[in-house]
Amino acid sequence: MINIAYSPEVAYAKAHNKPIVALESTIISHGMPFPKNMETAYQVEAVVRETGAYPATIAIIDGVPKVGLTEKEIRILAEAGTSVTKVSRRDLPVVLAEKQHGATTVAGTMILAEKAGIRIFATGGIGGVHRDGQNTLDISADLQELARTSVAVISAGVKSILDLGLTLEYLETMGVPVWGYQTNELPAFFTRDSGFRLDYRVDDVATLAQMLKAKWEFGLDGGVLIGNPVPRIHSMPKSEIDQIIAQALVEAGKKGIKGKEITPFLLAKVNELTQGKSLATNIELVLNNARLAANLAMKYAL
Ligand code: PSU
Ligand code: MN
Repeated sequence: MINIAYSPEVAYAKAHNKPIVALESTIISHGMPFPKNMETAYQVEAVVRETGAYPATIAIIDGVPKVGLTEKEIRILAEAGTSVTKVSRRDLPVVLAEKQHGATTVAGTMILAEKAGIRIFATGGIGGVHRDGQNTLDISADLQELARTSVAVISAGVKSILDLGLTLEYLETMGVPVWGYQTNELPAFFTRDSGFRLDYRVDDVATLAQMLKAKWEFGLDGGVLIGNPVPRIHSMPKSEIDQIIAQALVEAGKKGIKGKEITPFLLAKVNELTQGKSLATNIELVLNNARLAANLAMKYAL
């Protein structure tokens, strides 16, 4: 029998019905370089606490599914970097059975969050339909997970390493609500605007909470994607980032990078090409998402 292990903080929050925010760990191992990845993971947890909720960073440690990590466990994943297995739905059985460490993606984190009874999850960006996905069928398992698992994911939208239009079409087909928080457009991660209009805009957290309750209380299972644009002062110029992403995609193509390696490769390449400027933006948008998620978790708990 495989049981979830809770950190003392999360166990306390669960026992006292306190608002909890799930946080992913692939962003630590595969999304940012050491030591910024570790510092950011600690900072994100601090922001959730300051806002009044309880952080639950999720990962697999020695085959144990953990909801809430210790500082030491966060360090293990941060130092190990891409040598840790990146765990989406299909990877879970191997990592659990072989008692490995695993860093959970958006999909992997949603699975454990739902099992732990946590409804609100903050991340940076989700996976989606890759460019040319209509030919390669490279569609992140995050999208299928959003269709089936009842967790609200707060992200800064979808990076233009992906095809934003196809990603929105896919989500619509799978019945996944996509809500813009104080925006009319799907945010494009490093920049606020993508040119892709959303059907639903929500301007306050109380309404977000009511809409989530309406969905789940009516038995409409599955996730929700909430797009929270990066704060203006940290946003990058669209033309600059578009150019760099184009360059990163060319390099990935030349090197023949495929499968689960492609997203981490592109993230690292973009960071390298912007000399860390994109990383600074990335950190700020994650903190911004953690703040919104904590506020939403508190409203949702009322
Ligand atoms: N996008 C980011 N940072 C990330 C990821 C995506 O800006 O760290 C990670 C997330 O964990 C996401 C995963 O769930 O990559 C998607 O990978 P794939 O495309 O292989 O499904
Ligand atoms: Mn993929």
